[in-house]
Amino acid sequence: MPANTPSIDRLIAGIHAVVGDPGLLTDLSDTAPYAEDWRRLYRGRTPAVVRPSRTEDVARVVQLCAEAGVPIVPQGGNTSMVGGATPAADGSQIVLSLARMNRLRAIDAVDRTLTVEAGVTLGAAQTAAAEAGCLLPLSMSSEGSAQIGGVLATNAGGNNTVRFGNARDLVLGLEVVLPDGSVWNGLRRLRKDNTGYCLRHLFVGSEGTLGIITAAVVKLAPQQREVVTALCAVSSPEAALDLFARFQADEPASLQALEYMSGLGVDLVLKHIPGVKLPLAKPASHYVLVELASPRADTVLRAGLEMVLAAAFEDGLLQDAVFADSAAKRAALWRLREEHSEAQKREGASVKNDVSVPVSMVPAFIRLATEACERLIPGIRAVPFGHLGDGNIHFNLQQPEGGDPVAFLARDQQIMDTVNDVVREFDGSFSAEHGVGQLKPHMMPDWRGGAELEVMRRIKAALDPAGIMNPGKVLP
Ligand code: 2HG
Ligand code: ZN
Repeated sequence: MPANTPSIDRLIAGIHAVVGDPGLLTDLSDTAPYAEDWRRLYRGRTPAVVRPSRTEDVARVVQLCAEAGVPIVPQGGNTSMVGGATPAADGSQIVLSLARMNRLRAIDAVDRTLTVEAGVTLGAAQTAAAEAGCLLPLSMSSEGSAQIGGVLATNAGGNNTVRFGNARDLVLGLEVVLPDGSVWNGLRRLRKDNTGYCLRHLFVGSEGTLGIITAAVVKLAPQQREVVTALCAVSSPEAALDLFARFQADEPASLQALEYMSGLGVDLVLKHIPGVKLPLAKPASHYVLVELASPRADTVLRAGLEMVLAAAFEDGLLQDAVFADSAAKRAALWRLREEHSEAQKREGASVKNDVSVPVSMVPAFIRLATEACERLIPGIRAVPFGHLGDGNIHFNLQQPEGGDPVAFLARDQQIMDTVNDVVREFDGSFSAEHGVGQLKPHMMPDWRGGAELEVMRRIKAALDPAGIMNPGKVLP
């Protein structure tokens, strides 16, 4: 590994004086996990991983980096799907991990707000909310590792967006360290506050390119007291959409999740994830996982669920269904959905497309995109799954069986272009909830060009004129 320049060594010594031994990693064996993304697609290098435990230390470290002109890559749980938290390969960027900023600052069950530091995992924040009799209504497969700061910085979505919106819809206040090391304390917990430009929404979804979120106030909902979940076998994406429309019409207040899975996606989970079983008599070609929930314990959710499904069955829409009304059974059903990413990783090379189209267009999108990819690479295996109720499909492509993974990944751009050409036909988005990261900035001029990209560039230049915050991400 090349030696650091004297100026980097001086910077690291200065940072050490701020954060001490517990807050600084410099050995390659310690820094390597922070320099690689979850999917192992990006392998960077960093001279130091800084792990401050207080906002004032984050601010001081940023100030030192700004003075030295050394870029910073903010990192939460390192679960990005688009290389958003991986440093460059040339060793020029410091990684700033928020993992030690993991305190719960306040919770108020009447205001229904939770104030947490950025490094608290989403799972820990959910537990804290539940202990106060509330619900933090953001849920995703990565919640055990994903941290609040990263979840907000990327405006993550997940499984309950159909009811509660994505991260942006839940944030009331933020504390942010700006690129010059100053601190914006916007930790307000007001439901109404029309006082000028809404800065918090600028940082949500900025993927660490405008500043570092160090703490946040998020909205809580009342705790769910009754939850019922069903796994449904259907014959087509059209039938899945029809089922969604029926739940939206009949159970709009309690519909909490409506996820689509293809037969192949579920097969891969059953093949690769030990202990997961299909609780239906026979496999189907398409599935819907639907969940209804209510803060009232005396509702009749199960009856409502059964009524919608019985009508769908009679109309020939539904082939089979299984219900879960205990926590253990629910968890077992959700594993079929939540293990999709891991199973696909174990199956071999895959190319991800986190896209959205208008909800009504999802079936047509799946059909056309599958056909286009099969024309491009015979034997390619489309694994569409995801948040049907939001029109957000993870249109992932698995390499042909027995094919060469390296040759397949070499065509990743071609595959993404093929999918995105179809997305464009439906006025969709090339990134629905995973962000732009370092995988997709080159798509920005084409998709968000003209005035929109120009405004984004001006915002970036105004807040981070030296370009030290997560360079190479989001903007081309
Ligand atoms: C999910 O919905 C995540 O499980 C990951 O957004 C999707 O692996 C993926 O492509
Ligand atoms: Zn998702």
